[in-house]
Formats: sequence, structure tokens, C-alpha cells
Amino acid sequence: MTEITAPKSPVTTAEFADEIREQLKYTQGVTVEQATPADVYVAASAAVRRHLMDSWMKTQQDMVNGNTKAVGYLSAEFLMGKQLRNALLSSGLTQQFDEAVEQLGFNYQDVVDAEYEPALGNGGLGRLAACFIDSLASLGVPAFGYGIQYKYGIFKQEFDDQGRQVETPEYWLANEEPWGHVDYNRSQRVNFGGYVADEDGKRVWHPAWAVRAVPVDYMVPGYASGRVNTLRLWSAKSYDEFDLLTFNKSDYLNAVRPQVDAENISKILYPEDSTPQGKSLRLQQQYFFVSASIHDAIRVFYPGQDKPDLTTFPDKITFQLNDTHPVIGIPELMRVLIDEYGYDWDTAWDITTRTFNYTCHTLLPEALEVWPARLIGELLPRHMEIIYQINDHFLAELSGKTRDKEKIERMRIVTQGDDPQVRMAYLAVAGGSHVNGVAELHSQLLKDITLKDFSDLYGEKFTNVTNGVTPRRFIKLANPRLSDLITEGLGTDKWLSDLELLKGLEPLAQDDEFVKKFAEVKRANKVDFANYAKREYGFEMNPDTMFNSMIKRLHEYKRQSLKILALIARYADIKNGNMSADDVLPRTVIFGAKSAPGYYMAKLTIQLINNVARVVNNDPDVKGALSVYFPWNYNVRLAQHLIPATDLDEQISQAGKEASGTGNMKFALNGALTVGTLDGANVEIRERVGAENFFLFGMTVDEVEDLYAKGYGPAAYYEADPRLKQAIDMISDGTFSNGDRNTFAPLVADWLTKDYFMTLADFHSYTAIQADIEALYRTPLEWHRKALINVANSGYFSSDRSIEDYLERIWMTGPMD
Ligand code: F58
Repeated sequence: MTEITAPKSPVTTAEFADEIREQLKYTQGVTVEQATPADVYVAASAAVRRHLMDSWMKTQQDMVNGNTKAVGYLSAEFLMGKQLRNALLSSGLTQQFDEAVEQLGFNYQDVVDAEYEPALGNGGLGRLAACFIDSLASLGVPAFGYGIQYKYGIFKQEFDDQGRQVETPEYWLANEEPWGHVDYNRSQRVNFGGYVADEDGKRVWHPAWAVRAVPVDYMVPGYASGRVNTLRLWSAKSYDEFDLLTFNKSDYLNAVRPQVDAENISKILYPEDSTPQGKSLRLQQQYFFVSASIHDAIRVFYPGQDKPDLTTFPDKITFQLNDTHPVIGIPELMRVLIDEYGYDWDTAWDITTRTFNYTCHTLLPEALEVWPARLIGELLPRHMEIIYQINDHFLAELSGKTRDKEKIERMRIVTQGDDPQVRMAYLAVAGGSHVNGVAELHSQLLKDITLKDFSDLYGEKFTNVTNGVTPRRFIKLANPRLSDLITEGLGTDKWLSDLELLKGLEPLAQDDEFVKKFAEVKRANKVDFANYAKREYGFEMNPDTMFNSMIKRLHEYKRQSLKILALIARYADIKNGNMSADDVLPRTVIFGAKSAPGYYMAKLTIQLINNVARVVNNDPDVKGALSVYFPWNYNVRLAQHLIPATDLDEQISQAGKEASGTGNMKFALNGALTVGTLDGANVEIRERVGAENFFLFGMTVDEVEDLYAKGYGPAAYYEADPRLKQAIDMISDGTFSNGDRNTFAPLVADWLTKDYFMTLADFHSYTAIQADIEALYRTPLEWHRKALINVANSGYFSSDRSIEDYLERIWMTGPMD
């Protein structure tokens, strides 16, 4: 008997169909006959929301009335993906929805497809935030996600006829959006600009302009926990009072401009990858959502109190800073406590440092945010004073801890000189209780290199929490066939809220019949994906080839160029006659990647991939052996389709550069094998699934460091490896640019002279491991056995486990009673 613990539907199919009908009629004013799939989508979403309402309200009440400390996850990005299927899953209504919609005369897939994906994030960091709030709710932990409701999410990516990336606006809010509830009655005022004056011995901020932060609330339903948390995304609205006119009477237009511009604050998500830009608007965004969130938390936890005792604030809520973007919250809470509530410095500092914790997501020094003090001073003059004061106190504290003057200098939060800079990561370490990296290797490297001075003196603050992904979205919703097979294999569906139970599949890897079923699931998913790719992109994919995917942001350190060079070398093998097309293991290579719009080398790499795809796919000599596809506009939806259909995934960053990766976890959990370097969470995945079930290649962190130290000369690798040489020469000679030798010259020049991420140095071991990969793939049963062992041993990479680690190591709280 299989044990089913999934939530039970509160209504029958017929009742749910009636609810949709009612919604259509009384809220939307359309009959079933007039309705489009988009109308039904809105109606069904509203109906599901109603079913979640009681739990949502009870969760909020229990959170305020109970005494379990809540978590405030402050993040500039929440890359949620589509909502409807996830809400149906949590409310037990999946089957009733599918049937009811069909009864009403619609195809349920059309209705689900009508949802527009809220793409409010760039990549891993934003998606991690979405997984984390799902897990917090599923574990019954009281929590708020706090962020920004951008009007435009990450840009939509298209390719022009040259294969270049073209960005178009992603106006997701142009469509009716049934999930967010705009709560005008709980808005917050956020001030900017102006000056600070001495008044009665106090520093008083006189802001020049203000914006109204209006919360848009999204339900975050827990899976099988009965809890529904809140994701509160702030939207900027202008005030229509022109109080600043008193500030500048003589120049009406300029005086009102800030007010008019206020709504720009939440207009667009910055499409950056790893190098933040020092833009005033971005700082405005950061302060906007953090200030509103802090005031909101005070409102929620001290309802109706004019003079709350905020020394208890750290017992009410702990704020997690998702990277440095919300770090301005530290001086903001100090300001609120001192200026608005009259606390002295030491009390305020004690409250603040007990409230905040900081997660770092990078190792690239250029990705650590730094703001010019001048800019902060203009936009937030009182905060800049407080930051200087924090800096002074901090330097004084350091002198008590070390005599090493140089070290103290290196640790300044505000640098010296003509154009002082505020280092947000340093402010976060100084102003919070804990700092964590996102995988073991990453956390170690933070301590050893990036934040070494801090870890020397504040070692107790440093910890690790390895990332995770939600099994609800990335197994159950994305891969229903595998989900059913897992449930069958384990005899229970409990694994969805306790992913370590997957371990129970391990013995089944020795059962050939079970492995064959597992292989059939993969094969069916590949057929589905081929159909999807045909429908959405016009691609013709052969599901009888190996599906080999590389999906992630386009960045030099992630080394999409290593993959493309190896692919060209394989193409050349066939063209040269070194290998016959029949000997080659047939492969379909699939890329998905967006580049930051201003990142020249990344964009050129996209163009190269597209042009290699064009040449290879049209060459009769390689037909059937090699094909390359680059579906544009990679997003959560595409990930959910592609990951379950992938045989081999690529995690090939230069060792020491990828903080963690989370795609690697999604693939392992969906039965793909990984080819990867010893980087980020690959290390832990390999440890768990076993070295023999992971294709490891490339230099280690230490070898990379040694090679940098020795002096790295990429040209020597080019000269030494004829296959590498030929691949690069083919790019140079215009094979992939209609004979034009200039198109990709900057890429070639970089590889041959700099190659900072050592693509050329790892080329040999990367191409050598392909023989192992292909040999294994030729014995399907053994391949799938290893893939199944990957699934069985990846339960650790559930975001539920990550959240449990945060609860225990950092937040010191837990589920509500
Ligand atoms: C990613 N960072 C890491 N940043 O690169 C990845 O290794 C890790 O798994 C993931 O975070 C989750 O911890 C990332 O996605 C961004 O997208 C930032 C957006 C804003 C500008 C700076 C980069």
C-alpha cells in the first residue's frame, strides 16, 4: 500500500467548476461561453486563493500572537515562476482543477499556459529566494519575504538574424495578475534627499522628497503544513501632495520632478549579472524596499503601539540580507531606533546587530557592492552620517582586537581619499550576527580569501549553509512521471516534505526492472521536451540522442566558451574524417542563457553559440551525430521543461568561482549525470552521489591559484593541443561568421592572451572526459543506474534542509506551535 500524505482537496470537481463559474460571472463579468483561457486562468487562480485565505489569515495571526521569532527574508529579487500549479498542489486541488476546467470546455494546459511568469530576478540568487520562502512556509516557520514588485522583470531575450541577443521589455504586469493583493491601507512613506540639521542637540533629517511604498501581497502556501506565509513586494507610488514646493518655490518643474519620478523606483529590475553598477536608481530601490520592510515589521509586531519596546525587536524577527543589496537596512534600523524612537547609540547597535544576518553569494571581488559615500550622502544624508559613525566605532573596536594597523586599514567600512566608498559587504559583517556562504567550499574561501581579515577577528560570525532547491516545484511539478515512480518505489509520497527519504531508492538501483522504468521516464520526458521545443521554438530534436544541457547566466567564469570550443572540436573531428559520424555518440546540445545587456564578451559568446548551431545543424556531414539548440529567453518555465529531459548537465565553471550553483542540484534530483569541476556545490554533490557517479574534470582551486602565481600563458595550450588549435582557428577563419574574420576576433584575442578563467588550460581534461561519458551512455542500463543513484543521494539538496540549517545555525527559531 502506498501512503499518500498530499493535501486532500477541500471540494469536488463539480464544486470547483462552480467556483470558477461564479468568479467569472461576479468578478470578471464574463460567461463561460465568452471566456478565454486567460479569463479562466484568472478565475481559477482567484478560486484557489479563496481556499488558501483562512490558512493565510490564521498564519498571520499566529505569527503576531505567538512567541516564535519570525524570519524576514530581505531580497531585491524573488524569481517565483508561475504560481497557479504550485498553489493547486499546496491546496490539494490539482485534479479538481484539471477536471473542472475540462468540464467547462477548456483545455487545462491552455489555461495554465495563460499565466505570465513573474520574472523578478536575474538568476540563482533570485530563484534561491523563491525556493527559500516555499520551504519556510512548508516547514511552518513564520516568515515574510520582502522585496520589490518590479513592473518590468528581467528582459525578454530574442536573437536577431545574426544570432545576437536583443533585449525587449518584460512587461508582465500588462496582464491581469490575480495573485498579488495591493494593500493601499498598509503603505509606508519612504523619504529621500534633503539635509540634516542640528536641532536641540539632535540630528534631524529634513528629506526633500518621498515616495509611497505600497505592499503587494502574495500568498506563499506551504506544502502539507497548513501554513500560508506572505511575500510582500513593494510598489512605488507617488504622493500627490507637493510638500517639497516649500523647498524650492522658484522652479516648479524641477521641484516636482522627484515626485513625478518616484514611480520609477519600482519600474525595472536591474539586469546585472555579477558586476553591480553604481546607479543612483538602484540605491533608491534598495533603500525603498528595506525602509518600507523595517517599518512594516514594526507595524506588524507592535500593533497600535506608539512607544513600542524595540529592545524586543530581535526576538520578534530576524532579517536575512540576501547578498549586499539590502545592507542599507543596517543604518536604516539604526536611524529608526535613534531618531524615531529615541534610543541611544549602544542600545540601537545592540538591537541592530542582533537583528541582521548576511548571506554572500559570490567570490568575485568585483561583485561585492561598493557605493560612493557622495551618492549615499546625497540620497540619504542621515544614513551617511550613521555609516561614518559605525565606521568610527568599528575602527575603535578593531584597535582593541589587533595591533596590525594595516589590517585595520584594510577593514575600513568607508575607504579614505577624495572619493570615499562604502563597502556594503563589510558593513554587513560588522552590523550583523552571522555571515554565511552558500556551499562548503564557498564558505571556506570566503574565510580564507574574500573576507579573511574579518574571519580572523570575528571567526564566530562565519558559517556555511549549503543551498537547496524546492522539491515541490523542481520535482513534483516539473517531473510528474518521476514523482510517481519515486512514490511507487518508496511506497509513500512523504519524500516531498522529507527529501532525504529518496535514499530509500538506492537499493532499487540494483533492480534492473526499476532502472528500466526510470529510463522510460527519462525517455518520455525527452519526447515531451522535443514536442515542446518544436511547438515553442520550431526546433526538431531527436529524443534518441543524448540531451546535454547547459543552462545558467552567460558569464565568462561559468565557461560556456569551454563547452562551445569542445563542441567545435567534435564537429571538426567529423569534418576532418578523424571520426565518422556513425562512430560519434549522437548528442543534442541545448544552451539556455541570458547575458547582462552591457556585458560585451558574454554577448559575443551568445552570438558564437547561435552561429555554431546554425552551421552544425545545417551540415549534412554531421547530421544525426551532433545538433545544437539555443532556445531564447531561458526562464523558470523553460527550466521546468528541460531539466527533467536532460541526460547530462554541465557545471564547468573555473574552480573557485561559482559560489554554489543550484541548477546542479535540480539536475541531479531529476536523474541527469553531471560533468563538472570541483567548484561550488558540485563538491558536495559528488561527495554524496559518489565519485564514480559524477564526471569530474579540470583544475582544483589550488591548482588554479598555483597557475595564476606561476604566470598563466594560454597561448601555450593552444599550440600544444591540435584539436583546441583547430577549434579556435575555425572561429578565427570565419567558419561560423560567413567568412568574416572579425566577428569573433575579440573572443579569440582574449583566449589567446588573457583567458582569465583558464578555459584553455581545462580544455584537454574536459574533452578527455567525454570518452568516459560516451562509453557509459552506450550502456543505457548502467547510465540510468548511475542517474538513479544521483537521485537517491541528492535529498540533502532540498531547500527544506537549507532552511533547517539556517534555523539552527543563524536564525535560532523554528516552526510555529
Ligand atoms: C548566484 N548569484 C551565484 N547573483 O552565482 C550562484 O553560484 C549561487 O548558487 C546563487 O547565487 C544562489 O546562492 C547570483 O545569482 C545575482 O544574480 C546578482 C544579481 C544582482 C547583481 C549582482 C548579481
